Amino acid sequence: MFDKILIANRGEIALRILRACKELGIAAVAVHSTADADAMHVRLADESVCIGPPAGKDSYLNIPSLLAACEITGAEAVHPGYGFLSENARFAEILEEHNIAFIGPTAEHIRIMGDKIEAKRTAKALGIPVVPGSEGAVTSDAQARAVAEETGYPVLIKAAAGGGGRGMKVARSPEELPEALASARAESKAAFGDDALYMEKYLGRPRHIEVQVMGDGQGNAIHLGERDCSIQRRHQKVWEEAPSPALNADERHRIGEICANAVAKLGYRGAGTIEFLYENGEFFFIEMNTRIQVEHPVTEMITDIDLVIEQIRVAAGAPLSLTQKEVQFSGHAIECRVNAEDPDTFRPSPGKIKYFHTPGGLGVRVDSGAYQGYTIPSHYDSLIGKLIVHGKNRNECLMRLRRALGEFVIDGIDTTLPLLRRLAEHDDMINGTYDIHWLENLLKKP
Ligand code: MV4
Repeated sequence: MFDKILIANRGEIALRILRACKELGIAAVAVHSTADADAMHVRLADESVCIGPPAGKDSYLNIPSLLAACEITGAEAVHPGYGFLSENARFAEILEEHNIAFIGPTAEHIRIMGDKIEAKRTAKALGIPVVPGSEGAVTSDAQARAVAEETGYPVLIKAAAGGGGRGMKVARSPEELPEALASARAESKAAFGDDALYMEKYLGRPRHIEVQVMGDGQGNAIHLGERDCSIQRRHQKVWEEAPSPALNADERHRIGEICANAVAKLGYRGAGTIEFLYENGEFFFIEMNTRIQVEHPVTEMITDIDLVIEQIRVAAGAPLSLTQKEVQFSGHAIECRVNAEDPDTFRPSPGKIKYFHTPGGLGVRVDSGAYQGYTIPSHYDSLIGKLIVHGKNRNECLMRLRRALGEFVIDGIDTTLPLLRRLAEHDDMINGTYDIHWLENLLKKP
């Protein structure tokens, strides 16, 4: 096992990783920008190193600075968290060249999944159901026309280098195809420096359901059930829950087995998330994330498995600490993201937290690096923290969630707490009858 881990991230996930290190008796090094000197995880870490000015590219994305921090402190491994360098294959490779372990998959697996065309080809070959569409890249209008005729309209044009919804264009008829292709190509070239495109049948009202997997790189893999992440605005998730209100036990086990088998066959190491669109009882693979995700706690709450500890163990070469049979699913969990934003306009609202009171009680967890007197810097995302609630069934979970949201007080800045309270009381949320467009439709109404 490692003696010292460097946490190459900030905010609540840096604190989350620090907690795992402490439990394992591993020394933790915090790195921080000048804007994050007062962060909770920096105070609690065994050592800390300032790695640069506030801008991400000068600090949390600055590979030479991170290597220097490893060198200075003698860290043997780096946990990248989510965002920043977490899915940067080159970073994983460079660490390896310096004999520092990357707590995540191999550079090769990160690279495959980063190319959405390659990811889909790989998923399909591994027996995962994919959205009907082009086999690989679309390189001409004529080819696009032929694919669309096969799948039927509308179709969605996606960027191979994209993901997270950037650079997508819908074409509803053959007439719309050339323009959609040209603008998707231009946008993709500008945003990613890569204009490779692929095409899929456009699904109108799907849910976003993702399966948590974990492999040990030795051919063993398990799934930890799914999360329903359909409640989002502009590709930012707002509310995530497990299990999905849309699935029955049979569907859950079928898709879980498919994912675990695929990940075992790949020889994948670490935590991963296989993302699907789910519509009319069918799953369609869209992407795989090769990192720990923001919403991982909902899975932890229903399985009682510490995903970050498991990531660290397999990165150190240990086999998975449990088999699929030993994974027991229990009850229901919901995570709400509390952002420093205007709840109506979603404008970021950084600044000083004058009063901070977090909820507690049975089944309530708050993952946040914030505290009373803390100033949310303006340079990063607006996540203040996450409220995660567990109950023995969905109804008990919702009762606790409404109670916990009522206790939560954050003064001094605007937060999305009022929106979350509204959601927790809405009939469609109580009934679990929502899809990926539900929240944006709600917000359009007067
Ligand atoms: C789709 C789709 C409909 N049909 N693909 C958006 C993010 C990216 N990861 C995939 N996305 C979508 N892909 C097909 N074939 C609709 C979306 C989509 C979406 C997906 C998940 C969660 C929220 C979304 C919001 C808008 C569009």
